[in-house]
Amino acid sequence: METAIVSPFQYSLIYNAFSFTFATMAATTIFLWFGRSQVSAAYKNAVTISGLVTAIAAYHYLRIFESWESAYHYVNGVVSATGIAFNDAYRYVDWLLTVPLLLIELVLVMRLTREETVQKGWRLGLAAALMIVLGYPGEIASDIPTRALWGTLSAIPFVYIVWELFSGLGKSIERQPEAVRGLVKQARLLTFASWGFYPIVYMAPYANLAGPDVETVIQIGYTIADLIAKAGVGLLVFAIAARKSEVEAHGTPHAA
Ligand SMILES: *C/C=C(C)/C=C/C=C(C)/C=C/C1=C(C)CCCC1(C)C
Repeated sequence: METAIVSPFQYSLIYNAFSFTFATMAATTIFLWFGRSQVSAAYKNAVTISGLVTAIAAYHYLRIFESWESAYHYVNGVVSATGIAFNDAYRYVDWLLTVPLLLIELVLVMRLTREETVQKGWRLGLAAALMIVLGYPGEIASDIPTRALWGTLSAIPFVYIVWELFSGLGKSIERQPEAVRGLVKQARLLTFASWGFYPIVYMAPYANLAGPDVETVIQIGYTIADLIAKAGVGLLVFAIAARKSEVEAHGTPHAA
């Protein structure tokens, strides 16, 4: 564990980011689950799962927030450690559950053939789980070589997922109704950009930063990426589902 302690500014920044993210994930869940009635039967699972992802994340952000709060005393403008360790494992447990679900929600909203859905869902889901499991030993390692080794191993399934999203799902995008192609591409781009952010944040300790600065970059970096990858992409999946339901029922979507 780091000996130096976060500054009052860093403590409050992270505290507020966790609190904000809990609220955003919870609100997105409510919106998505209520919105389920606005999409046709074919897309209900995609929307349900999008809400499940933000629900799981809301729970974990609440726990992460509580863990952060109990790891420090912040009294009279001075931050001191309580001796209770901040639990970083919540994040990885969260990812282990939510990352495969995120890929499945994307596959479901594309509405591929049953066979393609099952095949892509399994392959992407398993690769995602492998990526997270391999990343964890590196995340908690105290030395850079160990972190780099596990990070590199974790990058192998990561590259496979990115390739699958671009080439595999790319072909299916051409088969989507024209009215949603742009939205689907946006969802894929947002997924790609936010997912690409995680390994960059992971590399923060490689930079020559002080312990508390590394902690701040990691906590804030992962939190921003989670907001985009889960709430942002979830809302886009809902928009795609709603638009496709409309196109499939009436032929053309209403003007936005
Ligand atoms: C909601 C959470 C999401 C979408 C998490 C995604 C996480 C990643 C894409 C993590 C990737 C990593 C690597 C590619 C190498 C280093 C270790 C990880 C786990 C940070």
